[in-house]
Amino acid sequence: MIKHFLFIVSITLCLTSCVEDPPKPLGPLPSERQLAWQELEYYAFFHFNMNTFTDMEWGLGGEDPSVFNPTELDVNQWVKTVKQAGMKGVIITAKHHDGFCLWPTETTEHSIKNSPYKDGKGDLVKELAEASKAHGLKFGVYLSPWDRNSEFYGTDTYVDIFHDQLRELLTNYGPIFEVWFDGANGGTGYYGGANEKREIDNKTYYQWDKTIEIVRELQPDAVIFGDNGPDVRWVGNEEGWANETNWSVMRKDEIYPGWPRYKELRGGHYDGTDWLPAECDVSIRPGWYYHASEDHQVKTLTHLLDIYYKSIGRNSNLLLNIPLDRRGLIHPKDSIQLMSLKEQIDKDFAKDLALGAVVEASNSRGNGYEASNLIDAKKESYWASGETIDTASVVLDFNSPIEFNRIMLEEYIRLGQRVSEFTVEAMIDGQWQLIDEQTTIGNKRILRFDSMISPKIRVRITASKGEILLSNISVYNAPTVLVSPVAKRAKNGTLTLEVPDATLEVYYTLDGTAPSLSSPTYTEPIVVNTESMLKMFAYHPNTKQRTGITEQKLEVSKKEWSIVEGSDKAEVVIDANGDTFWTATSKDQNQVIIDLGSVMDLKGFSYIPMQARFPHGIITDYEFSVSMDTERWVQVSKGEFGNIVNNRIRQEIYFKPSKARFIKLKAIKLAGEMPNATFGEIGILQK
Ligand code: FUL
Repeated sequence: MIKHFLFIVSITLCLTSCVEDPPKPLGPLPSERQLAWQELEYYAFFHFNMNTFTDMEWGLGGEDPSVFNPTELDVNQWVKTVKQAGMKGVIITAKHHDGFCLWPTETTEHSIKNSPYKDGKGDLVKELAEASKAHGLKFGVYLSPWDRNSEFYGTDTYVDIFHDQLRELLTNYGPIFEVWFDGANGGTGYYGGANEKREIDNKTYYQWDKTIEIVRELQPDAVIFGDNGPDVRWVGNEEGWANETNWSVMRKDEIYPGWPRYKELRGGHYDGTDWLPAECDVSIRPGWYYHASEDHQVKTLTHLLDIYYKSIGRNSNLLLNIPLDRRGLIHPKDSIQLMSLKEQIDKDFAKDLALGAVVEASNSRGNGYEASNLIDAKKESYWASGETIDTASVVLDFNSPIEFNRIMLEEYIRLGQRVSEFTVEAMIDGQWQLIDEQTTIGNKRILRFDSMISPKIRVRITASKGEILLSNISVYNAPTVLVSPVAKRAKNGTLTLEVPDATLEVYYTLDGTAPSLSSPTYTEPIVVNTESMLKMFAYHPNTKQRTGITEQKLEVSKKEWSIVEGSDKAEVVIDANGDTFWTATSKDQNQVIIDLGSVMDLKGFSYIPMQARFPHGIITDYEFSVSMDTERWVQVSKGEFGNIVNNRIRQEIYFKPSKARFIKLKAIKLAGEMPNATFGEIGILQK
């Protein structure tokens, strides 16, 4: 009788408090080290090495260590900056492809110990490891397998050297969170003076099994990054984005370093056999290394935000590269952008509106797995739909209408990534209205959409590999990004003023006066034919905030212009787009002749050098001439574009007022070794 009573009591208690058995794991699962890595989300890449001093991206290997000579190096500035930017760790290029080692390795003389830095007594890996630790940042190393310096490259001796270098790095510098192996390999190099091409088989040469074993033995908690992991995969581009559909699992055995099907890395494989999550690596500038010539090309806030949402918001981690300059410091332009990104992210995710909602799910596994776990801001608790339930819906009820434009979903990935289709809807006038229809979620999925006002949101999981396990749903109302308008011009003179958000208004003037709220508002493209000074600002009508005034000279329209000499492709020199460029087809004809369509008054000309990542043919010395008939030419200007290599910005050259139907820009001297001149854009100045 007593037994019977106890049984009933325990059943009753269980109905109210017993936690159900956890769901069964599904498919490939993340390891503890992969889970810990996923939590980091955002961390810094530091490219600083021989290339910084030779202005290269891929050094050849024969560089003299004496060239490595930072004058004001301060690793504390690096770590403080990235910490303040919200990053959780750093990875340094301990050795890049040119083979120069930033630590005093015993494996080669091609290292910091033979450089002037600290009279050869410096150890940059150590300095950075210590500074990172002191500021609570994780520390990781990039060790290039390809080594263009080593005379032994291509033989087994080099592979032993590579393994020894790895051992040194993993033994002497404290805990390492990530070891980064680059996929680039083989090809030409110095190779101890041989200066030749050496081919290796990337699948086998570096003895990957042994390499991995070394990492596991010395740093069991570190993840290994490579095209095929084994722990973290490259995302298949260096632009900082993953596919919208992004599985953290892949058929790993098909992948190897240098895999030609690398585009599949952007989205993973639905039927993946191994947990292999993506990391998006991208530089804040065009290059990985610092080049003064890219000081004006630090990514804009709009671009960086986009990267953030398309990497972290698409089930990836973000490894953002910040090149250190020749002084050995983060350049102020880069820090400013890092801070403005941080500020905007903080604003975007300032308040999780879901925390104030009542949440209900169509199904639940029961005690311990209720829908309320979705809004407790805890990663470890989750809602489970029930053993055999692979479609279900969750409704967030805010009681009264709220405004929102972001939703963040998180799967409980410890038991596998599952969701393959879902929709988000808002209740509008008593009806569910579709906001977005998507596929995977994974660790974190953030959707951006235009602001909605609604009292209820519904998330419907319409396909999943099995029982649905979600740890969180968050809702945010990100403020409009207030950034200056971007002016774009077309060859026919049409002017477009772009802002990233349609709620922003743009006020402008074309006569050089300062615009105000009573100036014209931009509504549609405007045709501007004459030389004008555009001044503008963006304004947010709700918050009444505005940007500072930016200005830009608009040149006379090039509608009637044509190229007289050079190939058809030279048309890009007068397309009003400085990002396109033309390379002269013959080095003996390093010039462009332009027909202005009619006789024009000129007081000067403008020249934009090519803006592409690997500059060549930049004109340093020029001659500019005018003509009425292309027969008789008058040279009106001759000189040098000062500092153009380091600062590839638009140049303006004035001369004695002249009349001309034809103009000619001729290169007299070029920077670098390439003999053919390049032209980004040419224009004329009339005022
Ligand atoms: C690439 C390398 O070749 C680049 O130089 C850079 O280090 C980047 C992160 O990886 O593949």
